[in-house]
Amino acid sequence: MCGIVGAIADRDVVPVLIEGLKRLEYRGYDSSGIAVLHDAGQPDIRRVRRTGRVSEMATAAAAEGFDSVLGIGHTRWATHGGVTEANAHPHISDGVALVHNGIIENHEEQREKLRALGYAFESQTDTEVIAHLMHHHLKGGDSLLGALQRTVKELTGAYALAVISRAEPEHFVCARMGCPLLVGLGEGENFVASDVSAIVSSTRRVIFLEEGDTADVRRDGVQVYGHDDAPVQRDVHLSDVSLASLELGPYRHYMQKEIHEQPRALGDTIEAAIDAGGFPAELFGKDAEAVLSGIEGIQILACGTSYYAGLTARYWIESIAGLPCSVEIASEYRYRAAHANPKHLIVTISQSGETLDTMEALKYAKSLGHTHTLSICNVPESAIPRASELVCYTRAGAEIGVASTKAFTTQLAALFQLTVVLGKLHGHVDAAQEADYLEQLRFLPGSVQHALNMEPQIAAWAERFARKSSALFLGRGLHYPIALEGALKLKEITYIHAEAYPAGELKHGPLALVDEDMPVVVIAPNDSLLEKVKSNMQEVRARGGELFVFTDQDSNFNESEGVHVIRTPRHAGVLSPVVHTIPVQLLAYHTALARGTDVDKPRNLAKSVTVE
Ligand code: HGA
Repeated sequence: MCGIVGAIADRDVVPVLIEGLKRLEYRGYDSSGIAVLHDAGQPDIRRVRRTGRVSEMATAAAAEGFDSVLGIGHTRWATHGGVTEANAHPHISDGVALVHNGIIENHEEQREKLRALGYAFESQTDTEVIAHLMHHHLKGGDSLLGALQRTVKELTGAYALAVISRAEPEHFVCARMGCPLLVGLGEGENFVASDVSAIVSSTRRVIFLEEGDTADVRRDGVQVYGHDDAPVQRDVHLSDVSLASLELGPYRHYMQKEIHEQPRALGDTIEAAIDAGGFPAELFGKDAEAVLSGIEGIQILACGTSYYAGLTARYWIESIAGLPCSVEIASEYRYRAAHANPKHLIVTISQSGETLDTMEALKYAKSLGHTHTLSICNVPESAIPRASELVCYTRAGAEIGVASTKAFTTQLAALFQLTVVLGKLHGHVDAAQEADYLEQLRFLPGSVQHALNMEPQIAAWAERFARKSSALFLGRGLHYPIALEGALKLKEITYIHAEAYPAGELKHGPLALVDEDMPVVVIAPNDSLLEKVKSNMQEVRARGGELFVFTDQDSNFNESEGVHVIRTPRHAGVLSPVVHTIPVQLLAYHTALARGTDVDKPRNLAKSVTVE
């Protein structure tokens, strides 16, 4: 979603701001802008904003000869007010300019108050109230930092903010509550960003601001203040995000690159277990054994694709670890009068570690009395793992494509490892079974590579899908969540309406949709439910539906009229859902190519969903 970058240096920071915003493009946005300090005798602020791509805004900035040692930039994903230049950030109130990620919930009340004070509004955003509040406090005699600290206390909602003022050209200030923000430390220059990828070519040394923090950023140093405005020391981290992981390389799209990176990403995610020769509880942190052996059940909270990873894990946890497991969409859980069982472990799953709904669900679970929490996350040091007792980092590497691919399969690998650890601690997995699960895990990256090799056959199917307006996805048991994920991928990047059902549910309603125009994708590996799935497929064929079946080498399926079959390699046992994710990802990707949609930036969607 929205992105922030800011810099103060002895060099021109405009290229730093533009490069940073380009690196944030993957998060999804609809407009962008920068504001810089212009110092030709009398300091002033210059701003350029555009709807559409960052490159168009950058061209406009270059045409106007922008050049400055201090500036802030923003990519906006509209929440309040349409996609217009006037609503794009930075917002200015007479000499003070700011960029904002998040939502100000009391913006209407503040707007009324500010109108009564004589302020006129140029935009429909919630953000503009912050600019005027800042101005109001500066006029009252506050310093830039003092005005920010006073302003944020008047806001309810979520924000990451970076602010510059023409009256104080030697620094900028920033604040965070509910939205991520970090300060980057350079040599004689310093930065702010909502995501480390925005500044990684200038510095890797970062301070993650904590909830309620404000910071004063100067060329020669940074001072962070806690929520009580007292100075605090925050740890400096060395980010390991590599520039190579942010580049496209030989691929046409990030999604394609990330689909093909999955054998490597899975290999990295399971490396610690392979090296340990088993599944020690320490894979989840040093206190994990004590926590995981004492719990009596699991509550998984997540959104979107991560929720489907959770649904898959439920089948594993209940059958392998012998523990009850519920899975709930985070945005529902957080507003439900849930009954907490403190003996249950809360497991949150979020690629970015910043998903607002998941973060709020975690806070809610804690407020209900849950003390044991585990985060499965792909971004080290992000908000959700930092708020959790135990952590397992997937090692997918930076995921840029909005439609999640390698994050999903590595989440599955992490959840499988959690399952076996729980199974051991609770007496359901003995040494022989542990060795067998390890062997299956060891083969996983290779099986995924084999599944990737089916790309040409899947691309041929995609040509037919591209002409459809709807599709049904079916699966049973462990593969039902993969059907859900396949339908989601297709919707996200091709805009074809797709729905997924457990195959046994077909006759209870969705069968009414089946006719010769409705392609039905079936995930049907050779597991204990295969014969049941075959009967469900007959129900489709009997109504003229065309079947597209992903099965494996071990099943005895044959192509026939109206039944198309692609076989993944040998049946991958309990890890089969991971392998069967690959064909549904490739089907969505190639269908999107055939339809000519913007694969990496699907309309209306954003990466890292940091608003409600
Ligand atoms: N509410 C602000 C910022 C939106 C945002 O953070 N999106 O991710 C606006 O609508 O401009």
